[in-house]
Amino acid sequence: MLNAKTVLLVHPLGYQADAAGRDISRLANIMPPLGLASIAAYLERLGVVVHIVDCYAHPQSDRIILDLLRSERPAMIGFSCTTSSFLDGVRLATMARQELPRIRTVFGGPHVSALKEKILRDFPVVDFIVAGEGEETFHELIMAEGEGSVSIPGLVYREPDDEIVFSGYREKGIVLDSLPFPAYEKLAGYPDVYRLPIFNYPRVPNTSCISSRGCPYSCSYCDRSVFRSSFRYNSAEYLYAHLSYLKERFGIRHVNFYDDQFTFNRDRVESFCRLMSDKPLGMTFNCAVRAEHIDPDLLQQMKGAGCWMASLGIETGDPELLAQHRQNADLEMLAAKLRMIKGAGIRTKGLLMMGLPGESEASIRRSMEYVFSLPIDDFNLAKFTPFPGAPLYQTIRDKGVFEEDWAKMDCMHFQFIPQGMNREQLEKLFTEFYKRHFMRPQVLLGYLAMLWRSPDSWRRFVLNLGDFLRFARGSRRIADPGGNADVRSDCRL
Ligand code: B12
Repeated sequence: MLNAKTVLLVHPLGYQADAAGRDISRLANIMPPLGLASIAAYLERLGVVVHIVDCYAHPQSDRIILDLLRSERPAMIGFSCTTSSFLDGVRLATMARQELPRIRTVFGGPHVSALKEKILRDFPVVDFIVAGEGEETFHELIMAEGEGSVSIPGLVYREPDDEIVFSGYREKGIVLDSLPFPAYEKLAGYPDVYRLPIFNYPRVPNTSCISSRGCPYSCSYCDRSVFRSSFRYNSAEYLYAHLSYLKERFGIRHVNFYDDQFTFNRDRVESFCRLMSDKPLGMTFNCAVRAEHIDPDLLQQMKGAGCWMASLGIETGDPELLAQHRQNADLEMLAAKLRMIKGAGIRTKGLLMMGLPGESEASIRRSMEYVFSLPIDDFNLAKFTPFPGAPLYQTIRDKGVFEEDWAKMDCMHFQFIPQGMNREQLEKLFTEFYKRHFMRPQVLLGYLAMLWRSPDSWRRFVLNLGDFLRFARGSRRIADPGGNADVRSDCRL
């Protein structure tokens, strides 16, 4: 007998666990799976017993999962997957099915939310997909004892005759202030096993946090299959209470907001900043901002409330390419906004992409010159990847060569080669971009200043110096010399 009211939630790793021990991206950053932690808190409040295994934080996770399957005998196992981690989720689902043949497997997250029925058609081990926001749909499925039906919105399931049905999206998104705080306590080792990208925080312990869902913009490369174009957010009061909880319960001193649009609602940010200034928590924070939604006054308030770093999406410094992929493509405006952030005394991080359709050596060189002319303290250069949920995916094969190998679609491999370019050329320019950035005196001085601005980053850097140097010399993913992990892999934020 399986326990109908017990579920195991898993955050798959995306590559073999035994190869992961010394992977450079694991040294650089590991973040808590906030979606799973949110579902866990929601379900527990409604009487479901939940266990979470985060394979990123625990390389020996296969063994942990098997032990939990044997001791807890959950009726359902749920996996949270991006495109690159989906096949690892399938491997773990197969392992769970071998251990407990009657267990029901449920997948959620961006990859399955984008592909829906196709996943059930091609992967018999997947019983259900929860497309979009997971809390309510998953709860309703548990209450129905794993019987899918059209009356559970947000679900993709098989009818008894094997017909695959998508019940349609939920009509309304959940009210975010009604959710309990994510069940961080269910993440073994939290907060110590989690770490923000190196040089991206002033102190430890730190964590990431989400205070809104969705983004109203529609950029060509962005996968918005989970929250689509809705934008919902926690009130300033809820957010302040969330941070107080993180401080009191876990001693957190710095938070990285992973919201797509932290400053989209100006009133909310102003109220939050007022609370943080009037009743200081002794915490600092980072956030991502969109250039259209900041101004000097707001940035001053954010600085006063503890904002340490703000990331800004630039994407490319080539005006023509930018115009193809971003609304309001104005490089001068972006540069002015970066200066504004810097002027407010907030560290700046630029987010860029290389290899978009239409890219050429000339456009990459223009990007370099643009970036090097800006007061950027840090930057992240992602290898453009056409995800199934992104608008570009539909026509990508008309624009170059696309090798759709999901396991490698992690923004650290060039799976798409734009017309007129080749892989070697892209790799060479990618390395040159980083090297030239890091060789600039003001950037080197900035890292030196990190000795007192982020002493823990330097400690991590020195402790893993050998691995970082091997990476810099070009061995890429340390545990897998054929691989191509990026030490700066921090999901564009
Ligand atoms: C924070 C973040 C990260 C963090 C941490 C991720 C983590 N530990 O979970 C870091 C920086 C490490 C990261 C890395 C990467 N990320 Co990232 N990341 C995000 C970001 C900004 C927020 C994720 C989040 O916490 N959302 C809030 C929670 C509440 O939502 P959620 O996780 O989607 O979960 C909800 C639903 O999806 C659903 N659900 C999710 N899982 C499950 C499971 C079950 C069983 C059920 C029923 C439901 C369910 O219910 C949840 C609650 O409603 C998203 C964009 C976004 N706004 O969502 C990108 C995003 C998920 N990342 C993306 C990418 C591309 C990556 C990287 C490949 C890029 C890179 N090289 O840096 C890596 C891959 C990492 C991996 N695990 O595979 C893409 C994924 C696209 C895709 N199809 O794969 C996204 C969507 C950004 C984008 N718009 O393109 N990422």
